[in-house]
Amino acid sequence: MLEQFKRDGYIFVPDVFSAEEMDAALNAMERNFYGKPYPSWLEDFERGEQGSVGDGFTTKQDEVVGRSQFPVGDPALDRLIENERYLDLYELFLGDRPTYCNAHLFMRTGPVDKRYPDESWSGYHVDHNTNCVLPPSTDAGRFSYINSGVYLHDVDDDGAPMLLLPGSHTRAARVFGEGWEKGNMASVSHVRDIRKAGLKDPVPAVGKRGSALFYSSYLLHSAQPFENKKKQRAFWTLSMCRRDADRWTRFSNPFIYGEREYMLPFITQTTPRVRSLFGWPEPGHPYYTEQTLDLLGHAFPGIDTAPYRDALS
Ligand SMILES: O=C(O)CCC(=O)C(=O)O
Ligand SMILES: [Fe+2]
Repeated sequence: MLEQFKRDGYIFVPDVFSAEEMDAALNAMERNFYGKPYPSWLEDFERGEQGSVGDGFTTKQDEVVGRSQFPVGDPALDRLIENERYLDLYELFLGDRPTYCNAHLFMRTGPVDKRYPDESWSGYHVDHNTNCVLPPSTDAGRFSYINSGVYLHDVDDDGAPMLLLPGSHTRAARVFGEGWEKGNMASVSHVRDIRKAGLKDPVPAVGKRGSALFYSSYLLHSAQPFENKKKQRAFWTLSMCRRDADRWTRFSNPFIYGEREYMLPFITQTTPRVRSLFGWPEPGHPYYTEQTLDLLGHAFPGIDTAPYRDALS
């Protein structure tokens, strides 16, 4: 399994959770998002009596009945993190003891879902930036972290499975470097057109109830629309990093969401010593290479990378 994870940047592990656990978790998640079972929400929707529903990412409380960020307050959902095998798998794939970054409920509701790109070649991105502002290194094993999705029900081809690019976790650093050169980056984590990056043949992440999908935070992937718009897709998600990377990889850091607007300009202008107070590796750390410094220059326009460059061995 470790070999497969290292090669592909993701792996599906079936039967990590029992059918009973998943059914209880799905019921709880539906209560959280719809305030009722999904079939009943769908009936209301088809009668024109229901509007939008959140996906768990936003904090717009008018769209979310319950709380989507961990812990949500319902043991059927929160206690999924206690699964020993699940934690052992994390440890195996990370190659170190894990540290929590974030966990949340991720719902896509077919009839109202808009969380997919316009074109099949666009929308590919890495999730790394959610918990870490340091751009991808070619050393994925050491510096990426791992996201996982627990499948609360079967996800088939018509249920909007995620689209994964096998092996792209070790290529992201170079794809981004070239992307910046050629104007093929839509943001620090999004490639504009994967065809121009020589990437193709995405694999749909179909899976059975009770499986866990583990994928590298450097893995390029995208969303696709529901073929069957009456379906929903409910994941319990968790992100964890290596314990020896947890100073600069964590959700509870000052770089997240609203804070970034203030933090990123500050961190760009400040000194390496002060950056290290906020968890950045210091000059001389093996994260810094010509390659990562080049990407840092793009991610933090105006940053003085000289102190890091001078310390390259
Ligand atoms: O919903 C999906 O299939 C993928 C979503 C995704 O990649 C994201 O939200 O970061
Ligand atoms: Fe993503």
